[in-house]
Amino acid sequence: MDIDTQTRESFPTDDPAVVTCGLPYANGDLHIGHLRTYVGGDIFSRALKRLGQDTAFVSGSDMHGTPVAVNAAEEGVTPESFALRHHEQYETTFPQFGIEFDNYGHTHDETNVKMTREIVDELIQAGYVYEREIPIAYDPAADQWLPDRFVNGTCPYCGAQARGDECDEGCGRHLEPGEIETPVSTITGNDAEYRSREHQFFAVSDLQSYLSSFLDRLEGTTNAQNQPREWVEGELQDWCITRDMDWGVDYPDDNDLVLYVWVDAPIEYISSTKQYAEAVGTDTFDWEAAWRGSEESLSSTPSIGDTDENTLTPDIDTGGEIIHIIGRDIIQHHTVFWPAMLRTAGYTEPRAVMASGFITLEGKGFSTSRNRAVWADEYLDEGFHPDLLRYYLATNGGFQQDVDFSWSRFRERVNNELVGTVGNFIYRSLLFAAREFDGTPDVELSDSVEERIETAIDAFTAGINDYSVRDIGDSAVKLSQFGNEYIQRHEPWKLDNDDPKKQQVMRDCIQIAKAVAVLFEPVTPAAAERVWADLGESGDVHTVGVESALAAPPQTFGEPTELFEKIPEERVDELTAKLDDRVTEATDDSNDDAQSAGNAETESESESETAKNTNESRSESDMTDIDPIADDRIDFEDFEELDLRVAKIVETEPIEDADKLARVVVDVGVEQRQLVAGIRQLHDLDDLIGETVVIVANLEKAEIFGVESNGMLLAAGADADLLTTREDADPGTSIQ
Ligand code: B3M
Ligand code: ZN
Repeated sequence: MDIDTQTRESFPTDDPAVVTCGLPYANGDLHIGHLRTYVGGDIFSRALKRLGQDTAFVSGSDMHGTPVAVNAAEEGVTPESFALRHHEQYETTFPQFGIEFDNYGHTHDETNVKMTREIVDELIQAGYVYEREIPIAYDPAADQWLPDRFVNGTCPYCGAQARGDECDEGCGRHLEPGEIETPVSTITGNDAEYRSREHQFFAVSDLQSYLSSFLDRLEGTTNAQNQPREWVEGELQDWCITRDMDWGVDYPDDNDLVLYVWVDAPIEYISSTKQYAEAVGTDTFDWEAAWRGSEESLSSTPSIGDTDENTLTPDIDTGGEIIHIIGRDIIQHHTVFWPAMLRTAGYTEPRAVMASGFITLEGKGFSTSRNRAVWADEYLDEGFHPDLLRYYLATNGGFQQDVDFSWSRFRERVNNELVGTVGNFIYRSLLFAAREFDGTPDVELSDSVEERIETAIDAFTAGINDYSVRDIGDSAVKLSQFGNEYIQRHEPWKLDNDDPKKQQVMRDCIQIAKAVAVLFEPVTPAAAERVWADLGESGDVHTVGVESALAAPPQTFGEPTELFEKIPEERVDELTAKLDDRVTEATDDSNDDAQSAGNAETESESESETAKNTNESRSESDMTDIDPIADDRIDFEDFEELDLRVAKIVETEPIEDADKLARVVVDVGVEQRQLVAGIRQLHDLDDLIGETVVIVANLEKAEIFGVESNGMLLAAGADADLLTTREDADPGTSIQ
């Protein structure tokens, strides 16, 4: 079979799955922005388990590297004690938000140090590691080499201010040692100088065609599939895998060098799975079947002399289903370096990478240094249930879309959706059934409701196969909406208890409530547990399969408790004021950006500004009422003058010097058109390729920022929600 056209079997498969979350650097407190990818990972793993997929959900703390070393040095403690303290804190915090890793280890533990050594040895033995002399930044005053975050300077690719190993405020590229221009030491603030030094390199460039075919196979979010293309298909560089530091995993036979943190960090995904398997027994979870597959697949490990090392067709059906859930700032590490290592060392390649968008707080970037954050502990201390935040983070936008957190939006979604839709339906149904029938009436489930529940199960399953956390959550909310309409339409409270119609309606409603509990368990696990108990169900809602959504509920149960509580408006005012006061009070405006924890968050000044521009209009639109509909009417001829067409986006590019604008090329069937659209800060431009949109094709041409705009892209509201078609109308189709 041609590998490029081979599609993977849908979930659930017979192979073990490993769902991982990017490892948080053990270097600061967690705030709710950090939780986005962990909540997403937890939901995805729970959903897979509900589907019957054998799944391990693992992560760990990232203990090494300069992000930890720099912060520990500032505090005047050893990196080890500093990192361990934060590791212990994360171990406690995650479960408080219902984020239940099957194993949560750390990169400095024995399992990971050993596993890292083994894998690095494999890379060396395969002939993929070589030594090269390169310039390394050095601080003569401190008499010290300056790896990664110990040096700042200018990005050679985009000219933005960048730190040693990443262009965090500009193009987002990983930077190799020696690449940063005009280097400045973060230890003394002096200019650094470049000195020559031998380092070890991993020959990633030799795996170019493998990586290119890997990207063809990769599933997950489109940002993770598309962004790495230019890196892999452009001039792929080899990767320096050693650093001049004491803190880290030693490079074999060299006392001065440790491995770059990005070598041992992803290996923790394997180590953590191994620890889980060792704790529960390999009969329960076979970590080697997941990460190494069958013996035969191991023999396909390439070695550098192989003429066909790049074209070897890996049998993608061996090994398990590896799914990485990360922030979008670390896509390159997970789609280039990491699969290159796995491939060379003979481990299973990732099946999917899901990369989340940025998160802002009331329209601006989170800033740990400015105390512009809602801290994880603080959220809980305010008395909010973790399920509420889980729901908000998971369903407030697509996973790869940027999400803004504001207390007012939080209240709105909790009150309208969790209380008004889900909680309301479940409570009213259970209460009425308990009062009228002491439980579930003894009749068969109606066919139409059975079908509606099956549709919800299908939507839940499709959400998993589309890697859409939001769709997973929506399946239960939509089912609750249906339930509310159903009970309202049939008005069972107007009927007598011996009326078969009343019995039928309540039998159906209780089944719907039970199905909602099963399908909503991944998003709101504690609430699902409550419904389960209220229904008098035996067994554990956290281990049942989706099919139990259709199993008959118990015949007797008592009155339920309310599931979610409304948040009063005063709470929003109070919490917003508290946040504002704290930001004003925070005098520390140093640039310690703490951690990014694998969760893209906007932290730096320039990013905050970007986020601000984007979201100011967003919060305005939240506050103002919807515009009144115009009284003046246009006649049909006026409308007909508009030539509205379906189009497909084929190319996008930011417009220089215009923060908000992008050049967009669309296919309108008969030709390609260039448009200028104000969508740059609201969408990930790469993600838009292939999207179906609607344009005004006969708008007069305009020149915007020196670029010709030949038509107009239609979008809704301040969020520039792009208009699209429901089915798949071809480009060029007229809209009437
Ligand atoms: N510790 C956090 C980050 O760069 C980093 C993730 C490692 S995942 C293997 O966002
Ligand atoms: Zn850059």
